[in-house]
Amino acid sequence: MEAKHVIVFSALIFSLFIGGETVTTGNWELLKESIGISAMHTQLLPNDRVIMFDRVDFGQSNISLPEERCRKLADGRIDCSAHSVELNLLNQDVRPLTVLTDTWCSSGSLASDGMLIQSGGSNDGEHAVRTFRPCADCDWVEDQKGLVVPRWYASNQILPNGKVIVVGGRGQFNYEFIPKSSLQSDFKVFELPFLKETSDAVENNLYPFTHLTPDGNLFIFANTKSILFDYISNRVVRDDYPVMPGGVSRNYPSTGSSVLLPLKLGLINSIIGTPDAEVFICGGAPPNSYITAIKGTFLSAAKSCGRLVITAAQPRWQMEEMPIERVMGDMLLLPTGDVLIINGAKKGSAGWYLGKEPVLNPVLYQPESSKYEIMEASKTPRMYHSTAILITDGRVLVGGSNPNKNYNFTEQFPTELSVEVFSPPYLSSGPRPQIGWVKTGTELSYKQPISIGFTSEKNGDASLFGKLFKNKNGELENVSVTLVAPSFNTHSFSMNQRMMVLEVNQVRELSSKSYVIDCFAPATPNIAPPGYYLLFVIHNGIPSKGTWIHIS
Ligand SMILES: *[C@@H]1O[C@H](CO)[C@@H](O)[C@H](O)[C@H]1NC(C)=O
Ligand SMILES: *[C@@H]1O[C@H](CO)[C@@H](O)[C@H](O)[C@H]1NC(C)=O
Ligand SMILES: CC(=O)N[C@H]1CO[C@H](CO)[C@@H](O)[C@@H]1O
Repeated sequence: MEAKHVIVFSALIFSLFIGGETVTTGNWELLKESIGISAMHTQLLPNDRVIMFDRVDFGQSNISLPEERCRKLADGRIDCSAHSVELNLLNQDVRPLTVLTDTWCSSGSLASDGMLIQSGGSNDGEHAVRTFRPCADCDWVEDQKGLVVPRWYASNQILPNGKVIVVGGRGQFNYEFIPKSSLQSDFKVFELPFLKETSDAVENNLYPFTHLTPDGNLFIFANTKSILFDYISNRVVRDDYPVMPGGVSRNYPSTGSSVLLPLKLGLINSIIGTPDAEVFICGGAPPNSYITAIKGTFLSAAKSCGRLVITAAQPRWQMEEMPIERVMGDMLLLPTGDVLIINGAKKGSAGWYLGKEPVLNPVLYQPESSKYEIMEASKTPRMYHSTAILITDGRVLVGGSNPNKNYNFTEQFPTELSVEVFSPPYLSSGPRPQIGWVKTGTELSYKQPISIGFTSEKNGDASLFGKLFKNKNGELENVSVTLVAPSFNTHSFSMNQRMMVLEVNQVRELSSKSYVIDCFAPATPNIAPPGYYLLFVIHNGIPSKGTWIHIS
């Protein structure tokens, strides 16, 4: 394994410098010079609007609140600027939104009905639960007592029953559920000693990585350790996962990132619903990186990544290396099942002024072959408080970066108000498949058979996953259908991010360039919690644009 890896990697280095020229793929485009705020928290909504917000307590942003709406700050100052915006991806319009209380380092989830539900923060916002309904002129609605305890740097996960679990936060070794209903248990705070056990001198376990597993339990990773947790009966189901090797801390402030690799739903799974689940964690920093950075020494970030099959009888970390070290990197699942590692720095840690040497090149990871490929560089450092999300058309939206205590446009790493889009190489490999229709409509139920009509040129290489079929000329082609949940991204972690590779029954070529694919919706809400997903058809490695579907 090791040896093969070295060969792949040196071949990569070699190919990058042919004729003295650097050849990289993927490309960047500036979408908007300024959205008026710094995109510290980002969520895509099913109406193709993106909600972004920073924090309300660090001065005037560059966009005003409408109707001369102003907020009085705790110290008596008046702020008439917005700290949240809606970016319309269809026309790039920016609409200022009103958050009243401090959203700094908070968390969120897209609820089953498409409403953004967001929790916690700092100062006057630490108990708040805020909701945003997607509509043309909707704004935030705040419940300033929506949480039982204050939560700052917590993680959220949408659950099979449609509720959201909010895990941890600074000094909070517990969890609770939102939104509150009349249920008694909604107002209970449940202890989670694991969060205390994994905390160290600088709390390298904030924003714990939480992933809903196909058996309905919650996998929680914090710092170097992990558990499988039954949040209903408040019971640790598995504590036999090995410590992640490498002496690296992976959560805030030694911020790395984590994804649940695509869940492959096979024939049996459409009936009983338990595919294997594998977690992939990359980057981070030595445990003392934060402390040493405060004292002026910026330690190298981690190069290592680890994969753990969390459903295995005897799970073991499979350790790998990225071509570039990275702290505060984001990991995003792309429609093809590849993972994009983007944003962040080579040295230091999360926190104000504590990152150095931005990593401008994203890295594309292919889980099937463990291959890492360096992508074209951005011109904009995206340091602490930067974000990245997959958007409907298959590109990646990148924004934010503000490692400063306030808005500062003259610092070495200034407050970034711009948003860019990164196009992975699959967008320059020829014409894309186009989804024509989804026979069942876009409202799906579990296990439901789905037929999708699409047109496509035969191009690209057959990808490593997907259904192989023979076209009319007898040639083999590969088609797959993936569902991607729109995630809430902040502090290098995409909460609720997950992808399902649907079980394909058959692919038919109707006429030249016209196909029908028959597949099945995920079997259970444990595999795919109810809600909105982007559906992509991938033909020979090239994804279509996403089509919104809703499962309930
Ligand atoms: C934001 O506003 C400040 C103050 O008006 C200005 O100096 C700065 O150039 C603006 N930044 C951007 C990116 O628009
Ligand atoms: C911005 O940063 C520079 C450099 O550190 C500093 O001199 C300046 O006072 C800061 N401006 C504000 C408004 O904080
Ligand atoms: C050529 C190729 O990539 N084929 C793949 C198509 O998808 C199947 C899975 O359904 C893989 O096993 C093949 O390797």
